[in-house]
Amino acid sequence: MNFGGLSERDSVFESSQFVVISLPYDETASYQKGTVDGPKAIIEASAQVELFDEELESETYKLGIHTYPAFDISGKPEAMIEKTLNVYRKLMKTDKVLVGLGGEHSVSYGPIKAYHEKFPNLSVLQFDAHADLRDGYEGEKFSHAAVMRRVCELCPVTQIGIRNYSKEEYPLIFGKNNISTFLWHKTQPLEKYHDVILNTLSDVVYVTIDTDGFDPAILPATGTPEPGGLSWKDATGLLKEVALHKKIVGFDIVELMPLENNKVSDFTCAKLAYRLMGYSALSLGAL
Ligand SMILES: [Mn+2]
Repeated sequence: MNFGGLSERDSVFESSQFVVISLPYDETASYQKGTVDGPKAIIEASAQVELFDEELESETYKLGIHTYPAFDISGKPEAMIEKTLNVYRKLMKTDKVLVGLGGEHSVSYGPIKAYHEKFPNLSVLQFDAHADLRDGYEGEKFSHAAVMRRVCELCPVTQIGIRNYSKEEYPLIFGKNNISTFLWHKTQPLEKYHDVILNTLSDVVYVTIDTDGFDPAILPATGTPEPGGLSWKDATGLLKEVALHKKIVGFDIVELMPLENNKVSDFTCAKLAYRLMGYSALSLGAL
């Protein structure tokens, strides 16, 4: 099964602008397990996404979307990161846009490291309920709860939707250590903050979307849900502004924990992945 249920012609590697990479991993999850099944659920739901994007009025899939063959990343975080990094480094010798599907949030580190190697002026835009700035969690330096701490050691990070952070993380927030944090309760309505958010980003942006950044009312299938958070309009409104002013060179969507009897979250992630491919293409002048 490939992303979008596309024909061979629209999904062959050589001519595809986008490569969808499954990152099924949940070894350090702290509350509930199940994000390992996220990538498969998003790809399954993507077959239901209308290929004509109603907002962009485009058929993004005609740029080509290749689904990369599955590879095993289970095991210790360091080994998972090494494996992911190698795949990304190899694929980044092309000019394709890589789309990672998680998996818990720790899977984002390898992709961001590879992107930063290629684009030294990279900045990262993160949607998340959690700051993920702990210096390790339960003894694990590369835990899902510490991933953005590791990322901000590489490049600047801008955090949106944050409404859960520890006392230890608090001094790191508010403009220090490469981090611009927009606390959810202090950034309402979000569109009022678009300009100041854009000003924290460099010209080359990697987007990492933790599904719990969304309001769990619209995206309940996530491992560590938190009340409040982004609406669909908040998310797409900001991402479109980013696309109009910056280059979106890669992105990932992580922490989907599929539910058996409720597919709304799977579909939302699939549609968001497709919309973000469109925004990326728009930002790179390909649409
Ligand atoms: Mn989170």
